Amino acid sequence: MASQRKVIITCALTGAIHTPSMSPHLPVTPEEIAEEGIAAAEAGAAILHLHARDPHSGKPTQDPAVFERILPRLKSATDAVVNLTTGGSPHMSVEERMRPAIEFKPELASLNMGSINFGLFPMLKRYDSFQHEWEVEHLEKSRDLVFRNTFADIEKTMTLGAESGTRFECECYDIGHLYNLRHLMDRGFIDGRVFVQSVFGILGGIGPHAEDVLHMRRTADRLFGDDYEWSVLGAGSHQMRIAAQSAAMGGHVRVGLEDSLWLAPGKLAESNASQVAKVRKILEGLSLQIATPDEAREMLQLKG
Ligand code: KMH
Ligand code: ZN
Repeated sequence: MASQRKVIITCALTGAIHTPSMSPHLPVTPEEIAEEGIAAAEAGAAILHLHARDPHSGKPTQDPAVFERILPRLKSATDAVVNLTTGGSPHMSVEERMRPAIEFKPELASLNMGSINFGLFPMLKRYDSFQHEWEVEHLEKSRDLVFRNTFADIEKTMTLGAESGTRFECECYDIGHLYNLRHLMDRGFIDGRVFVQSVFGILGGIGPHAEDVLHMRRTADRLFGDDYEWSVLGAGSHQMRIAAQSAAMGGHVRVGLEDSLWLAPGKLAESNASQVAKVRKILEGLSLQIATPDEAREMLQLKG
């Protein structure tokens, strides 16, 4: 019998979308982010997707000096693949967003496959108070914000990646983004096996319905055939249901407090590791095995 393919769990530790007032468990300081990453890797995450925050305000930052305080801790305590964001925050310039990947030349980095509206303002209604002024601005301004990822931006990032041996988690928020990726493959900007991260439930992108997940999968199959690894992330309350659907369809999964602050309806996740443990239980319940970091490296053709 052919051996069953293993499932890569990515954990996105803190991101740039949620804000500290939304959950006391969102890691903010370099120490907290590193500790959360180590625990998530111990719970079964093969990949840690990393953003950084200003240690005092919790505001997202792409300052390499802050990443420098997280990376050695993660590397010394885990073997997990560290995936650096090039998305940063939708409020940042593309140049700002690129700084950590240029500085650290990671084996894996995120890369967003098209420009979208990124509507965070509905979150304002859900919270009574915010500790920091920037949090309100961050949500309010998203009404008039384009998360910029032009073809020129993506081509430049892919070219830099090819020069430094960085491969990409290609974030696709809508069906058109799969076509963008195919176009860039055809023009030779990216080769080998591509890692497609389908994102569901962001206001401005594709919705979180099971039919949406199916449509992404079918389109990716048609465009990429056997040349891709498929992973999903569901935003907010859709996280675990979409992970289960994807896993049942042969996909990989991403969890973490970047994508959802919740463990169950009405119950905040007290750690990233708790979400990793939950999704691992779902996978094992489906008789699926999880991939180690080295197995993930092999599947994604990373430089290690
Ligand atoms: N915040 C997510 C929906 C990035 O870091 O490049 C997507 C993300 C973007 O992870
Ligand atoms: Zn991210």
